[in-house]
Amino acid sequence: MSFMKTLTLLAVCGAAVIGYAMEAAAGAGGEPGTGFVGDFDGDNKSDILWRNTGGTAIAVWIMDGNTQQSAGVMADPGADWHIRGVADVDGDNKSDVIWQNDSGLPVAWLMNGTAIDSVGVLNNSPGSDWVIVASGDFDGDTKSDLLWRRTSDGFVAIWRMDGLTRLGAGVFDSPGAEFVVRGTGDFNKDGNADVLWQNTTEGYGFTWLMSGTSLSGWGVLGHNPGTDWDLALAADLNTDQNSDLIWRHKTNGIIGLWLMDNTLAISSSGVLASPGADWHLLSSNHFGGATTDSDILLQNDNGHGFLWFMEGVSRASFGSLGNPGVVWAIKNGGE
Ligand SMILES: [Ca+2]
Ligand SMILES: [Ca+2]
Ligand SMILES: [Ca+2]
Ligand SMILES: [Ca+2]
Repeated sequence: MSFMKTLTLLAVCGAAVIGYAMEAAAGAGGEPGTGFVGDFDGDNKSDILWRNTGGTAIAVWIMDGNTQQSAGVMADPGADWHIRGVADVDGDNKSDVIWQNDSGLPVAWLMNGTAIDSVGVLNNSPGSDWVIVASGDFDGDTKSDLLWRRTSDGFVAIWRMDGLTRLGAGVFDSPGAEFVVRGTGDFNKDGNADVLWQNTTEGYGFTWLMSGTSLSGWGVLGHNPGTDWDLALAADLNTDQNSDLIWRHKTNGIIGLWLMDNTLAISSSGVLASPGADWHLLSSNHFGGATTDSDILLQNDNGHGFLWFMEGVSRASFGSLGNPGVVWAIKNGGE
């Protein structure tokens, strides 16, 4: 289904189509997240979740590379609900949608392709000052767990999840207000997701190596490129199960890629020219399937979606997702 067919479908559903955003998780302290990409049908190829910026609908696109295979549209729960992530909390190999209300209440849509299988509350609300800032499988049981941060003091919490049930939780002191969560990835190749931080005062990247709700270690990443660079994304660029890093220069937009080994050292690196300030790096995924190298999803301010298909630190090819025009917005869905 094309962009236009999706728009037609929305029109048929009576929705006032104003625009969609690949809404990104904006957590405590404005921490960046990634574009909302997951694998909703369990075919190991990444799919895209969109949110209409007019608050009227949510859409799932099932993808094969940069080609849309099918799409589904669901009602938006309202402006007081925020998408905090796309993660497989029940371990059925299909990504689920993690929501949080302004009150703090966390809710999951357990997904099956383009449809919602069930909706439920994830434990109780920890309060409105706790925000889900990332997800990852911190205990290696194939079910995604939730990373929280408290806006008032920077404290961090991990909830180990089994579907809608919280199996356990751990709470950690703040590493400091200058540390922002940049995502999760496995940086020591033990099968447990780790927390990726950036020290925004000094520029360096930093990880918490996790073992469930315990810290099994921590470390500063191999090299500090300086405060001119944002640590944009964690991604397994070369599919060796060890997460790699994507940086972006704050002013000239150059993209730096580091292939990491499992000791937090850089094994090789590369640079890509800036796509232009109007292009946003949203996430790094596997739209071509789990065994392919990674790809990077970008969206332009004018709505145009794009995939860069990577081979390690090189861009091997690229493909358009289509350009529906300026009515398709970006930037955190207004968050
Ligand atoms: Ca898929
Ligand atoms: Ca699931
Ligand atoms: Ca888990
Ligand atoms: Ca790990």
